[in-house]
Amino acid sequence: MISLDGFWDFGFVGELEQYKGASAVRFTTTLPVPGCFDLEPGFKLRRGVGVYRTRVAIGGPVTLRLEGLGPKAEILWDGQRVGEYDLPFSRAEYRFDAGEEKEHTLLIAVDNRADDSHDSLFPGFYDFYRHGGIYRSVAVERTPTWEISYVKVIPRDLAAGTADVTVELAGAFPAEAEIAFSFDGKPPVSRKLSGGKGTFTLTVPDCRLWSPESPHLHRLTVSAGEHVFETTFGMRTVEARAGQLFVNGKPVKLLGYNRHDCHPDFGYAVPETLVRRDLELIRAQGCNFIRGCHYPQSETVLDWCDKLGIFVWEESMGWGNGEKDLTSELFRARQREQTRRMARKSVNHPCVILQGFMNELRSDLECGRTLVRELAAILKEEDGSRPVTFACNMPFEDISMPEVDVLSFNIYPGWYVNSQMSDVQQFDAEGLEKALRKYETIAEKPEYKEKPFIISEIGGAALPGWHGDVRWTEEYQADLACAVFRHVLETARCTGVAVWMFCDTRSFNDYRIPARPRGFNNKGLMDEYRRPKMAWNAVAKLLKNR
Ligand code: ADA
Repeated sequence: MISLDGFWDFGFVGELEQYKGASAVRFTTTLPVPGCFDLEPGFKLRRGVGVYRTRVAIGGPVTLRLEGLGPKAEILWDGQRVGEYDLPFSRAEYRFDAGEEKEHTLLIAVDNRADDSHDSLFPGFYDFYRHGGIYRSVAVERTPTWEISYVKVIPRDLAAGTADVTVELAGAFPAEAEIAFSFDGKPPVSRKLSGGKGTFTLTVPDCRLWSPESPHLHRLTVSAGEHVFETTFGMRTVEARAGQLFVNGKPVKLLGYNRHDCHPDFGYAVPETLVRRDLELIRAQGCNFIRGCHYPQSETVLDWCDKLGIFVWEESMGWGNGEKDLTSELFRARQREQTRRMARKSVNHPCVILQGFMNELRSDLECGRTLVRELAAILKEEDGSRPVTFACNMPFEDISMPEVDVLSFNIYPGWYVNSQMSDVQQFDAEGLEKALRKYETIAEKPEYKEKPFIISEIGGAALPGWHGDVRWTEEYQADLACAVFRHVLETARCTGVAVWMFCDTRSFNDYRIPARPRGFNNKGLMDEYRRPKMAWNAVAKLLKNR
């Protein structure tokens, strides 16, 4: 792979038509890739088409790999359209003939204008900013006649140290290929693979478990002829049963936050050093869990969670989708595709212990339930080793939870007023307990007894420097967050919590403005520059003294 990360030429145009001939675009500056153009001086929060251009010396059949961008784009090679991109935050590959061996021009035209159709995966009403940019890495390589295109490692028996390794070949592969597997650089073992796809049960030499306390990673090198595929993986199991979540056979309590992979200066292209810092902060506070809301996570996030021993709930992209989205054939097809891609991309990350989709969909509707069933089936088909869930904000009306392994509720007692719940508005510990117990009666239903139960969102906003004991103050948020963590620690039925949220993140400065001062979702326990509010320190103290 040739990395194309770096500074690209950049031109901003309002209309898609203008870039069709590269000559129509005025490239006025250079911008970083990965990066979000609408956070750069001159283009800040502007809407339109941002055209990125670079030159690549290559020829013949090539594969261009985008790790993730958004919200959508067209890709041109020497002025010819080679593909479009419409699954934000998803990995995408484009195979095409690059032409003769020489320097070529690659254009990626990113369109961040509103697409509020019911087919869109990133419409304007979502509560996180629709930044335009190339969020993640770009690379290109010569496409070989055949290659190892996919390797999946699923731990089978921890005591015996065995794993099921699936290998897929792509291209004009031989009917039978000799595949060599080497763990951690040790002498390889060979197996014969017929028909380009197969699964082998292999023994991992000197097998060590992956756990938050000891996040040990093994490395697997798979070779066939001159083709090599490398991956790391962790030996650990996850099971949802008896109302609990078991990792390596032991019940776990998930304590942590919802984290948007976002930063006010970099958007969704958060530099690795800052990603790592966030995760270190979370771990140092005494937490062990993030919910990667609300889109497939970057390899950077997952690699660091693997290394630091942080559990991850990863989910494909969705947010409060209603009936019109849920009945759009294109929307559903996109949901299926992005969910499959996420499962395949992340399969070898031991940190991912839960997989989900469709945050707060209308799970009370039959069309919602069918989509939940379809997406759960895709996750199971790609990777039967992880429990599946979705965050439900209508647990009392829901009909879709029977389709998943883990019950997850987004609930805001002490913050939002919910007509069904008649929640307390001004939180007091007793009111919160009462509200939480009411939700927990759902988890007590006989049909849900086996399923672990997680509070996937809960919290309240605070404006830094705003003091007192009412909503929006740091004290109020701190009391609420501490009461939530205390409740989760004391309640055996509750498998965990992802508090909403790790840090403040940019939302839209639109109709939400009364509830989103500054155009930010202010429910972070840190502000957007990761400066702790009182709640952060209070929770740190609570977790330290438990
Ligand atoms: C929802 C949603 C979050 C966020 C939150 C809030 O539960 O899932 O993305 O918008 O509400 O702050 O209101």
